[in-house]
Amino acid sequence: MFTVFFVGTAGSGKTTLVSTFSEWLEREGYDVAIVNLDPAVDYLPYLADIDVRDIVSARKLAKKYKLGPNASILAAVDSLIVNADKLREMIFSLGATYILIDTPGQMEIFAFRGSGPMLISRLSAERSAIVFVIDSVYARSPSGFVSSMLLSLSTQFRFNKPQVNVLNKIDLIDAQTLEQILSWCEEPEELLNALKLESSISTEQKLELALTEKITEIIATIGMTSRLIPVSAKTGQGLDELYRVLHQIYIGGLDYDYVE
Ligand SMILES: Nc1nc2c(ncn2[C@@H]2O[C@H](COP(=O)(O)OP(=O)(O)OP(=O)(O)O)[C@@H](O)[C@H]2O)c(=O)[nH]1
Ligand SMILES: [Mg+2]
Repeated sequence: MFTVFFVGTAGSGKTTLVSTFSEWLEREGYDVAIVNLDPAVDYLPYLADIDVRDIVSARKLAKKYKLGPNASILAAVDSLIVNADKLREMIFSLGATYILIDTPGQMEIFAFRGSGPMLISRLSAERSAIVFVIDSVYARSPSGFVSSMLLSLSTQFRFNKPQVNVLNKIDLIDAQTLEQILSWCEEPEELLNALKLESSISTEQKLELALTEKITEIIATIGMTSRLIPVSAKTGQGLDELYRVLHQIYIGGLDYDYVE
């Protein structure tokens, strides 16, 4: 059994990717199940084998405690901790090889609060991975790209699990833009120049420059350990590559290495 958690910023395409990737896996003959961990979602494009909305409803919590939309999701995920053992039992009795787990878009849950990592750790099988979904429309600006990569890094720190960074929605950007985003990952100089141009940092702004240089170094280090996989949850482009990388984690455990 392999649990794969889809995490990422709001609207980056986690739910759509879970749906398309599960169809892809099924077509290839794999046994796959889906778990929805988003207590606030209205519409799901897939049929969830387990749906947390059957256990806790963000909407009901919002009404009962007069909470706003984000606070009610945070409260719902916090309250799922109480049901973590029950959920774990349900997931483990699904018996599928691939368990795809869709998570809510509120990154605070995973980047800052204790409940996200706690829940994911309780629900993980012996083999598990995080797919961090980045929106390529947002990542096409140098500062958007840097923010996405730093969030990915923050998730990696919090979970300490094999993590795959996925650049989703590539059907919405042209080939040249895609190439540029991918080059930012591998060549710190390119990213540094793009950032300098975007924020018009001059050589006199020493602190800003030093900070920007450090950030580009960090991103190049992330790029060295985990390549960004371009996909489209809409067209299915890149899903074979996503599978290949995930499968290596599955068979290789934590000592995965997919840098060619
Ligand atoms: N063109 C295009 N649109 C996409 C792709 N993936 C997702 N979308 C669209 O992006 C929007 C958000 O997609 P979701 O799958 O709901 O994103 P999410 O990350 O699950 O959103 P939250 O759970 O609300 O954080 C929807 O309108 C999707 O149809 C993609 O690869 N290409
Ligand atoms: Mg979603």
